[in-house]
Order: sequence, then structure tokens, then C-alpha cells
Amino acid sequence: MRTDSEQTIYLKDYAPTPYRIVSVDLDFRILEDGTRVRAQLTIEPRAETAPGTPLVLDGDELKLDSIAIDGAPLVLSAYVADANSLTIVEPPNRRFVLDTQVTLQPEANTRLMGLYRSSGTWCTQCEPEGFRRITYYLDRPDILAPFKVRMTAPVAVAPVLLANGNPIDRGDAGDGLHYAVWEDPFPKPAYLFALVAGDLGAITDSFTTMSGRKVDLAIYCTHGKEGECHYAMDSLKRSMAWDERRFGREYDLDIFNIVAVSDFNFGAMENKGLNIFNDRLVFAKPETATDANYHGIERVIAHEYFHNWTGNRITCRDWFQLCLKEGLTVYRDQEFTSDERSRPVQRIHDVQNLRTSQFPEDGGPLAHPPRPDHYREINNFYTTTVYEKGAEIVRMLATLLGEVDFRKGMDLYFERHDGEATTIEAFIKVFEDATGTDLGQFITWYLQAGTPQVEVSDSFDAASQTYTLTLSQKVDPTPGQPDKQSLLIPVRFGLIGPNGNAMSWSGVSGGTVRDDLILLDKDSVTLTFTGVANKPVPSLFRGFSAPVKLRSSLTQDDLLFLARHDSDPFNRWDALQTVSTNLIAEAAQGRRWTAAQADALRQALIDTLDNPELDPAFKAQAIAIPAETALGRHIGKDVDPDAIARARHDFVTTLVGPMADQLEARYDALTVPEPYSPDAAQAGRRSLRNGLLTLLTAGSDRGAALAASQYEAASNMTDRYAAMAISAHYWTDEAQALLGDFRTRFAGDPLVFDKWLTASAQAPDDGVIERMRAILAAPDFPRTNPNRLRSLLGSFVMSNPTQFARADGAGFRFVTEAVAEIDKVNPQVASRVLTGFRILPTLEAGRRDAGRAALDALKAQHTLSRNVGEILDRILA
Ligand code: 0A1
Ligand code: ZN
Repeated sequence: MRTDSEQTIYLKDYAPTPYRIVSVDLDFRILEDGTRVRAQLTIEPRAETAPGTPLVLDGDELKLDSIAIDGAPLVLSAYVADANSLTIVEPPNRRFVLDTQVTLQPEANTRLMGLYRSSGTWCTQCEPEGFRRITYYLDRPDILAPFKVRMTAPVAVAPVLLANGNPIDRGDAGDGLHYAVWEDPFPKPAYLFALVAGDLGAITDSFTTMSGRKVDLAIYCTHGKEGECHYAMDSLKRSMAWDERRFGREYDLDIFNIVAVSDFNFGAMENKGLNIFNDRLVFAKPETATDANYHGIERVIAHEYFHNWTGNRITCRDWFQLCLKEGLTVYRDQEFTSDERSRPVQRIHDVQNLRTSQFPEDGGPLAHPPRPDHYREINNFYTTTVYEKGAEIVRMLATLLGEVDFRKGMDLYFERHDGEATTIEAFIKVFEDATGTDLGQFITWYLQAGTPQVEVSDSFDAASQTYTLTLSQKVDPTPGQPDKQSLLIPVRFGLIGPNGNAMSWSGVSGGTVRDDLILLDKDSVTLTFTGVANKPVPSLFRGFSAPVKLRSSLTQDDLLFLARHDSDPFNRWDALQTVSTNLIAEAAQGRRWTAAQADALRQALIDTLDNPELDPAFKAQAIAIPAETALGRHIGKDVDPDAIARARHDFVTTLVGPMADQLEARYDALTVPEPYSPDAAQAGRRSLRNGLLTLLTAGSDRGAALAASQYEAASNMTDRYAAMAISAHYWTDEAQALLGDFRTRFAGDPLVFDKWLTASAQAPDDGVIERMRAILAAPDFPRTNPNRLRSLLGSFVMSNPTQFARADGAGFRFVTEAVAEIDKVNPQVASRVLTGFRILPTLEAGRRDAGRAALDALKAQHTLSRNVGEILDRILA
């Protein structure tokens, strides 16, 4: 049973609205017992609109208090208002002002869409369809208008009044109230609207743009947290400078504000001139934030800032085009971090993330193209496919075109589409027009779901010095897309000779090869290289030049050869990962590794650790053993998570045993300079040290005690958290004591509580579900806060495979029961947790059935939101 409608929206039905909104005047009277919103919308019919065409505005849970056109109240027969829309039956056939009033209850808004309160602060979240929860409006991204906003609120509770754009007036409003007026000169879609009213502290700074304009910067936060906002401010200034240098993009207003709030559905939001952030992506100090937290802050501050050009100045025509702004902006933030930190380390990090979250989405029941063509609930499409695969597509475009031509295309994009709401087709067209390249086949990446599998075979003929390389591609069917077209896949490559050096060739035929780039543009391409002196080892997809799964015929010896000699750091790392993945996955399926195989990998790891030319952050990534979840994905079907966990444990024990002394000596010797700094060099050393600790804990009996003493001695959260999380993950004898200590040591800090929840949820012992039930049932558990819920439940479903996918179904039932409760409060959080069930098709039959039974029970027993209903139906289909 559902209450929400199950209507599907199709891209093919896109049509402009019959009316446009010329300008928006909003007046908010914000009081403790409710907020009154008066909207004066200047509206006009489009030239082609037939006189008398009804005007239908969106609403969501709104109640209309009054309505007038050009000052005259409307008679009852002139409009129809319900919770979801407002129809003006016969609007004037000319420009007019529609004047409506509604009253909102932000306090009761637990969905955190529209206007809500977070720790007493009034704030908004409008993307994608939250503005319709504030006032009746044409709430779609192709309606752009300039906004003027007046806010009145009690000065004692809300001394700070912020909205988009520039402040133009403020003053006393009597009765303990004050007001502020903000004006945003840039026409914008309603999803970029924001306001904040509250009692907040701030840090301020300024940035001088490349044309010499001074921009005032501020980060607002709960009083007392100002000292934890400096890294975010520093990241902001570096982002502003980088976008000027790298893309020639200058900030356009005189003021840029960021507000940190505790209750927020996602990471952050790029509202014009007034970004609103989940406070976990703003606050940082060494005692409570990890290196990963600092990294995340830098990335997301940059991401939201970069949206000012890719998203705000140029926005999306409709929500199907979401990856137009998101894929491009993720690409930009990845590039920023690569330039600021280590490019190879960042690339490995991003690819690991893609493989961990996007590949399983793309290979399961929730697969959809980066540009989908239908949806029931748009909030379910803020996915890793739209974001991260979207970024990979832009990266491939940059690879195919080269740096100079890519920049030419981007320049044309900004020039041609500034101020518009546009499409993926228009984005691709600028690159065609700027460079004269035909991208007709390339656009398929946006339209087709599924991860391509690329199969490789090769042969060498010594007599003729000829090397033959065959690459073929295939994409499995995905929901609604049984037949796939071949894609244009850029393959960056090199051939490596027996001495480890790059090899050259005198000629190549059979396909397109430009320098170090092969264009795989058909189902299969066979290249013949002539003048090749010796049998080479091919290094393919260097830098992960395309988001594909590679199935090569390279032997373990070849892979370890690449791990030692490839000039491409990404492929060195990937080769080591492939070797351990293969050995563990085969063992989980009953084919145990040989001693020689384990010895060879061990030696390669030691050589990597000893290589003075490699950076510690890279070494940390290189020695990591693939997670159980990654191994499950590699196996892909009939997965038994317990068998994988056992195989992984046995393998790590085999691997680490003979080198435990060496690892421990390196762990002891690895020093990190004091005082703490979150910079990449220091963070890299810490990650290597904690990587060594992980190996020692996973594969020997030495790690547990080392972890316990590291926990005690730690002078920063990175080391303390790592010690606790490793202990919990491998469920050492000390784990429970460390978790208990951590809980009390940091009691009262909600962001550190999240860390405790995450580590607790990853414990693999049979008691974990009961402990999580107790955590959720505690009277003081903040059950409406997305960060708390996600830290516990999100971590459990995504990274505790043996307990989530327990054979008795207890893990599945725990999650579906929690989802049913959360759905009543916040459907977005509920549906996100539920996506963890996408692994069901990969599991062995017993577990699969247990998972489906839990989902069936969820579907049968509860009144579900559209968000949860859509995800359920897609997984059960
Ligand atoms: N545009 C934001 C993502 C975002 C989407 C929805 C939100 O609330 C439901 C919040 C943020 C980004 O890409 O950062
Ligand atoms: Zn974004």
C-alpha cells in the first residue's frame, strides 16, 4: 500500500512551461510558531501560449492562506489549490503579479527538504524539489528568475539573516523583530534558493579575484565552533584561485557565504552565494577529525564552489540532465585535489571509490544511465552513477581531446551557455564545434547503463617482430536496456620490454592509435605492431583511462612485473590489487593459492615498501588487501560472504606470517613529524603506518596489542580512530574496551559519535546486530539526524557483508525494520540505506531468498514513501 503516487516521469515528455516567471519577490516572517511566506511572482505567458491556458504551479504539503492577482483577491472558482499544486484556471493573457501566502511549520519538517530547523537555526534545502515546500512555484530548473528576499525574525533567536546574493537593506522591525533584504541579480532556478536565520558565529576572510575585485568570505557555524572552520576557509580560497588558473573562471558576486548545519540530507549544497553544508564537511581539528575528514572538507568545499560556474551560471534544463552539472563538477573537484595533492594517489582513491560504489550500482538492479530517461522519485537519482561515472565521462573526453582542446571546448561552453539551462547534447556539441571532432559515438556513454567489460588477448611473433593485441568490449544487459551499443573507449597504454623499459614500435595497423592512446571504437579491435624487438608486457588503461572492467590474460608474473616496472603508478597499484584479488577469490571458491604465488606477492609488497622513489601514501594504497566487499563483487555470483571472509583471513595470514617482523620494524620506524598537519605528506605517512598496522592485525597476532597501544598514545584522531576501527573490524580481544573508551572519551561530540557508530557497525561478530538494536533503541539516540543514521546503518549495509548478508536473514531484517521506521521521518535517508540490498542478485540462493523475504515483508507491511517504494520495486523486479 502506498500513499504517494507512483507516476513515472519521462525525458521524452519534456516541454517548456506555457508561462515564465520574470521575477520573484519573497517575504518571510519567521516566528517561533510558524513561518509565513508571501510570494509575489511576476509571470507572463510565452509568445506561443494560447490565451486561457491554465497555469499550474507545484506545491508540496502547502496550505494556501490567500491569493491575489495584480492586487485583486481571486474568487474561489478562479483557482484550485491542493497540497501538491495550485492551478490558476484562466490567467491574464499578459504580464501579471501572482501574490500568494502560505504558512509553514519548519519545526515539524523532518524530511529536511524546504524550510526546516536544525539545532534552532532556520535553513533551507531546495534541490531538487524543495522550493515547492516553501511556496507554490514552477519548481523546475529551466525556470530562471532574479530573486529578492525580505526576512523578518526575532533578533534574539536569529540575529543572523542570510539569503542569496547581496544584502541591500536591514533594520529594526519592532516587537523584538528585525529584518534583512537580499537581492540576487543572477537569474536562477528555484533549487538554488536559500535562506538562513539563526544565532550563529562566523569567521571571515576575503579573496581578491583575478580582475582585482575583493570578495568578502564568511563561514557561519554554531557558536564555539569558529576555530574549527579555518581549514574550510583555506580550502575555499584555494578553490577560488584554482578555478581562475585552470578554467579562467572568476567569482561573480561581492560576497560568498557558507553555513554549517547539523541536520542535512547530503554533503552540501551550492545555493548561489550561500552554500549550506553538512557540518561534518566544515568542522575540523586534529583531536577530532581524521586526515580523511580534512581531505573530504577540501574536496566538498571545492565542489560546491565550482558549481558556481558548472551548475549555477549554467544549469540543467531538467533533472534528467543532472550529470551535466554533477559529473562535470566532480571532475573539476577531482582535478583540483589532484593538483593540490598527489595526482596518482588521488586517482587511485577516486577509482577505488568508483569500483566500490559505482560498479556495483551499474551491475545490479539499480543500474541506470548517467543520463536516465525516466524516474519516479528524482531524489533517488543523486547516485554514484550520475556523479562519479559522470566525472569519468568528462575525464575520457579530456583524454580523447587532449588538454588544449578540452579547454577550448570548456571555454566555448561557458561562452555559449552562460545564463542558460541546458542539456548533455549541448555540452557535447561545444566540444565538437570547438575542435571539429565527431562525438556522435561518445555520447552513448551518457545514455547507456552498465560497466563495459574489456577482454584482452595478445601474441608475439619473434621471427617477424610483430606484436598483435586484440581488445573487445561487451556490456551486459541492464534493467530496461537489453541491447547495448559499442562505446568509444580511450585506452591509454604502453608496451614494456623485458628489461622494464618502455618499448617502441615502427608501425601499427588495424585501428586508431594516437601516441599512447588506442581508440577502441568497435566490438573488437585487433592491432598489429611491427618492429617490436621482444615480447612486451602490455600496460593497458593507464591512469584508468576508461571506467571498464578489464579481463586480461596476464599471468601473475606479468602483473608483478608491471607492479615493479610500469611507469604508470595507477597500473602498478592495480597490478598488485589484481594479484591478491585473484588469489583470494579463487581460494574462496575452493582453489587455494600455491606457496610460490604467495611468496612472489609477498616479495613484491616488500620491494614496494622498500622503494625509496615511491611516496608513502602510494605505498599505503599498494599494500592494502582488497576488502571482502570488493572480493564479493569480483566473484559476482553465488557469493558466500563467510567463505570470502575465511579465505581472506587465511590468505592474509599466509602473506603476513613470514614478513611480520619486517612489517613491525617498518611500523616502529615510520615517524610522522609533529605537530599535526593535515597536509598530504604527513597524511601519507600516517596512512602507511596505519596500513602496516592493518596488515599486522589482519594477518598476525602482533597487531592487536600494537593497535591498543597506538590508540592510547595517539595525539590525533587519525591515529586514534584507525587503531579503534582496525581493532573493531578484526574484532580483537581489545576491541570492545577501545570502543567503550572512545565512546566516553568523546561523549558530547556528535561528529565523533558518528565515528564510533561507523566502527561499531563494522564489527564482524555475531553480537553486532543486537548491539546496533540497542544503540537505536536508546532514548537519547538522535533518530532524526541523517549523519547518525547513515554512520550506523549505511556503514553496516555497505561494509559489513558477513553480518548484513547473514545466512539466517537477521541482518536483512534488522535493516528493513529500521528503514520502515526511518521512512516515516526522512524518506531520503531511508531509501539510501535500502540501496544496500542491491547486492542480492550476487549472493548464493539461500541468502538471496532471505534478503527478498525481508524486502517482501517491508513492502507488505508499511505505508512507504515514493523514495523507498521506487528502490524496493527496482530491487525486487
Ligand atoms: N547539488 C548538491 C547535492 C545535493 C542534492 C540534494 C540535496 O538535498 C536533498 C542536497 C545536496 C551537490 O552536488 O553537492
Ligand atoms: Zn554537486
